[in-house]
Amino acid sequence: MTTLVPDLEHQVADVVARLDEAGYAIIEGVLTRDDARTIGVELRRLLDGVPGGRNPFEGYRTRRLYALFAKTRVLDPLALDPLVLGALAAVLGPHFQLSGPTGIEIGPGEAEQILHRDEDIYPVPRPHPQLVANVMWAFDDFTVANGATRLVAGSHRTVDAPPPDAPMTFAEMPAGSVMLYLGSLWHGGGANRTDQSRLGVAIEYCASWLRPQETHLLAVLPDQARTLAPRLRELLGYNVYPPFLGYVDGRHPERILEPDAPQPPHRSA
Ligand SMILES: O=C(O)CCC(=O)C(=O)O
Repeated sequence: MTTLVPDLEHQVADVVARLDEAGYAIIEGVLTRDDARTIGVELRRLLDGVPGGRNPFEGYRTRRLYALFAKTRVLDPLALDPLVLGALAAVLGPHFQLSGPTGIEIGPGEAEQILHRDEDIYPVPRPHPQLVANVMWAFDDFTVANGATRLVAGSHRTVDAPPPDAPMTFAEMPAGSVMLYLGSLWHGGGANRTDQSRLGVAIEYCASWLRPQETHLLAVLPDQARTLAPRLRELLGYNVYPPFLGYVDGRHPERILEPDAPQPPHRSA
C-alpha cells in the first residue's frame, strides 16, 4: 500500500473530492512547458506516418498512437505520477492497471467526437463502483477552438445519457496540465477549428480484475518488461489481482520475468 506524504495526501484528497463532485479534475502545471514540449516532440516523431482514424469515433482527421509503453519511455514517469496514482487508488481501490493508453492528436478540421463513457466497453449493470478512470495529459494548450475534451460535468452521477441541451464544459488547460476523469463521465474529443493539431495522451486505467482495453502483454514482451520500473510492469499486467487472478503456469507473472527473484507478495495490481 502506498504511503502518501502529507502534502500529497491533501492534493489527492482535493482531486478525489473534485472527481466525486464533477466527475473530472484538472491540475495545471504538473509538467513544465519545456517538458511538455519535449514529450510532444517525441510523440509527434512516433506519430509521423501514422494515418488518420478508421471511423468517426477514432476521428478521420485524428492520429492515434497505441502500444505507447512498447514505443517510448517518455511517458513512464507520467503513468507513475504519485498524485495520479494516489487519486486512482482512492477511486478504483488498490488494485488497478493500465487499460487503453493512447496518444491522441486531433488534426485541423476534425469534427466533434460523439459523447461517450469510457466504462461502457464493459457490460456491467449499474450502479457499480468506479471501474475505469482516465488521465488526459496535455502537450499543447487545450482550447475550445483546437479540440479540448468536452464533457458534461456531473454526468457520472446519472445512468441515462445527458439530454442534448446539457451544458457542455470544455477542458481548457495549458500544456503540461493533466485532467483526471471518471469512466462514468460523458465526454468526447472536441472539434478542431484551428490550423494546428492538438496533442494529448489519455492514459486510461481500470480495475485489475477486468480485461484491459489493450493487450499490453503482447505489446510489451517479457524482454522489454524486464527493463521497466517494477510498478510500471505491474500496471501493464505482469501482476495478479489477489489472490491469484492472472497467474502463469500457477505462478505470479513476476516469476516468469525474474525466475531467480523471491516470490513477490501479492502487491497492489
Ligand atoms: O481526445 C480527447 O479529448 C478525448 C478522446 C476520447 O474521449 C476518446 O477517444 O475516447
